[in-house]
Amino acid sequence: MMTARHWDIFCSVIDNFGDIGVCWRLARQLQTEYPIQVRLWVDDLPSFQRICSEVQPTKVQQRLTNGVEVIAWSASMTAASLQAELNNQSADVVIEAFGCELPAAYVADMTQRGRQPLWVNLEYLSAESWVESCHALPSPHPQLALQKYFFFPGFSPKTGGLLRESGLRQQINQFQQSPVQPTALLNALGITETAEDTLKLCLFAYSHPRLSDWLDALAQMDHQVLCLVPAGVFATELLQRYPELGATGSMQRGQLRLQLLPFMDQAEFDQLLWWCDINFVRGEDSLIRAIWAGAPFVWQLYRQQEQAHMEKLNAFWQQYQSDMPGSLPQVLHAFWLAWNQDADLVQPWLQLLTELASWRQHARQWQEQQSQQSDLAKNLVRFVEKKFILPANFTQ
Ligand code: TRH
Repeated sequence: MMTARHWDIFCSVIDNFGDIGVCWRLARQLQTEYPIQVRLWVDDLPSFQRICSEVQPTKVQQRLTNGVEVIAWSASMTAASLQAELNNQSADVVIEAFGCELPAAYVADMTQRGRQPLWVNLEYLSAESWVESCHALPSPHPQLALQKYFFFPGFSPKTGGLLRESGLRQQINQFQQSPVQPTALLNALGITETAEDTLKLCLFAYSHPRLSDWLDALAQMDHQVLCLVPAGVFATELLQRYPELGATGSMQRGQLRLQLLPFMDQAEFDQLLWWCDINFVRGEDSLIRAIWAGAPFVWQLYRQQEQAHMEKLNAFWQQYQSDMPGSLPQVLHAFWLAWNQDADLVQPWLQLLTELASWRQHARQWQEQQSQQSDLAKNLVRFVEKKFILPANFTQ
């Protein structure tokens, strides 16, 4: 029996779409799969609207068709405006996504409630080993009688797991086997039909200085290559390099067709990954979706100071490469490094393609293996139930 029925999720859109992408998926899943009423507090509704077209960017408070209530917030919101948004309904669980700082008025309100809410900081995704030992640890507030728990997503059962809606595998399988569903997606995105043996790449990336040589190599392959480029910095960079792309949004060079895509709803973005043969993804949310797509992927990390992102890449690689057959680990690792370290792409790419069949098989295996684990929303609900039923000082 669910005792903690009202959840507030706070999201601050710092940069790009990863923060709101994750929060929106979590809010949606909790609302539709559990007896939970979710309020999603977002400080940048125009960004939210880009991945969810139903959002009205100027409406401070709105309920979406799936039942999630969306509220616009800012760090400086006053106690009076907060009370209006709360509408006499305090949350049992408060999720602060990625360490976004809650408005002071909201924290003050938490201390006044008859029963203190369970305060959870949903952390960034990492495969580093320390994550397992920090997952679910409490941290007392330095001044107030409040305590916050750190909840870490991750790839092992000792972490909070990965976001995965119920029935996702079946949905993906149906899409990949359906003659109709991919056609509807292609029509919506303006992608014209491709020959059966076309290699379809989705290029969702930050940037890479050695692109031109690689695109030339793609143009010279012995079969057609379709490169689909979602809107964003990478598409902008391509437009600067190849101004001819601007006219129609696509260009043909030898075997290569390069096509820019309009910004998609999150559901369309997911389907695009299900359709492509190789997905170039970035950040954390698209990485997870590429894993679920069950197709080969190349991950580009958001750059951090002192190369911290390379530690993250290596930690993930250590887990991902286990049980890879033959020379796949060498060639795939070489290409991932080249993609993340601005190195030459052509040779590693040509070598990697010789292992495409075993790469595909490994991607399927990883999808299967990760799907066996409990998902993040379920783990979070279980965690909350334990803490909520047991006394506040209970530690797992
Ligand atoms: O946008 P990102 O680069 O976000 C990153 C990461 O979250 C990283 O952790 C963070 O520190 C950094 O930003 C600042 O990549 P990510 O995480 O893959 O999120 C992209 C989201 O945008 C994902 O939910 C899919 C969605 N999306 C669409 O819905 N439609 C689109 O057309 C595109 C291109 C993306």
